[in-house]
Amino acid sequence: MFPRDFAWGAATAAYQIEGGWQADGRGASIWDTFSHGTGRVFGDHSGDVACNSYELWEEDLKCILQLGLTHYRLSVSWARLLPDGTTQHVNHKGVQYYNKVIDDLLAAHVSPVVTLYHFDLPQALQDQGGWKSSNIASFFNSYAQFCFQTFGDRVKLWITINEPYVCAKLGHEDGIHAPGLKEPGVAAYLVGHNMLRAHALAWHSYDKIFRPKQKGLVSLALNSDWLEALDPDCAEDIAATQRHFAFTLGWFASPVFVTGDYPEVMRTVIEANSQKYGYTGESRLPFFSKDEPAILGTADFFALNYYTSRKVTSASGLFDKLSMKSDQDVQDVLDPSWPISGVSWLAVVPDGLRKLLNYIKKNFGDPAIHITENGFAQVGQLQMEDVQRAEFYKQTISEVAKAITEDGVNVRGYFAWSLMDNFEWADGYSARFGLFHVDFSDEKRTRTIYHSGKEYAKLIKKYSS
Ligand code: GBH
Repeated sequence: MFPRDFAWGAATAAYQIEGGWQADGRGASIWDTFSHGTGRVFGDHSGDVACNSYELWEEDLKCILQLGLTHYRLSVSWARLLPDGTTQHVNHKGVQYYNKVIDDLLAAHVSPVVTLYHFDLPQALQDQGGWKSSNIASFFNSYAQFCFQTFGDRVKLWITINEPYVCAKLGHEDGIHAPGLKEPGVAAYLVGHNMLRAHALAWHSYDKIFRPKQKGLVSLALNSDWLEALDPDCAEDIAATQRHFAFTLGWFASPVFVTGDYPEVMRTVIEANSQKYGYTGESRLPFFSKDEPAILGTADFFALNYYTSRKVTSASGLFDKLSMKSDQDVQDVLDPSWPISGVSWLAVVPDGLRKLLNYIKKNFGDPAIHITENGFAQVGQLQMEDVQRAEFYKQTISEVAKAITEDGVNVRGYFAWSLMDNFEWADGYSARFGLFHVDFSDEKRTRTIYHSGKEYAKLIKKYSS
């Protein structure tokens, strides 16, 4: 049912688990700055200690082995490796830490999948304009080259940037993620653009300089909900759904997988709204320069983060000011039959994943796909016997199986989010996504497997033998 070499994984991200925010010469990141402010993160929590994986990596490894994972997706912290963001100063303790993680994984026959950027820009680069600045692409390229050079003899699957959509929109439009900017309708498009440029430069570097010897694969992880028209017979709802897809998944997947440029509807709508709201600056949706390496073709596989689904209807001009919302002009509706997992945004819709996989197959050139994140949150009262989450994983994985065997989608891997409870960004430690519980009130940050972790281990065993 699943190919023999299917990747069975779990994922984490540096800032969410490592802690050690000032240990051994790590530089500050925008999430240190953001979470140290007040009123931004639930309970004013921060990732200062988190799961303390910087000191407790061996505990993480035990969890990985207990699950029987074939792959482990982690991210490396840019500011831990390069404290001021540039290759002028390398923090050798940081290099040592990730070398140990990678070597231990390989010794245990677990393949590392490494993300270079998971929301945690070095503060020193934010001080120079961050992702809004055009220069960031070449800083990122140097950082990526440094990582390929240092770890690429052992790492064969790379993700450059995790969820450019989330960084751009939550970080620069809504201001609910670091760096906390609220510049509606303008900054997010610029940030998304610079992230794509940065990704493309890094991919080309890998392709030219490192791939011939290292023979790995590089992609970027794109998050998308499954979207369908509220009324499948209503032309307006259908158009709204297409627009919604264009402004979320298409924003990044079209340039990389299909055309080398943004979806046409983004350009038309954004230009029209600039006129309507009297925005006179340069086009809010930048153009790719012919003098830079091409964006098209810069992903060796499709990396998808899927969590939930939405029904879509037109907003019919409801959002009447310059913003991404007014550009998109859509409204999301939750189907009342969908249960909500802990966090309010996460409606549980396992078959939405199968539909989305088919959508990607059809619209983005039938790529090899890794599901690089998928998960279920728990809030409030701790539940170690988390039968709902176990059921969620079982159902979701059976939808992936159907996508492979019945629909012929080329799915190559599945990564549960997350290996263990961790710092859930603006939700702090209030939302628990782990297969392992982490006791944040205990200095030892004891990890304990949830019922769902045991069940995920059984599924892996069943499908990979
Ligand atoms: C992933 O994003 C992240 O990659 C990962 O780090 C994170 O821990 C995981 O999700 C769980 O959240 O608060 O109503 O504005 C998933 C995509 C898109 C889901 C933004 C949450 C925010 C909804 N995310 N969305 S809201």
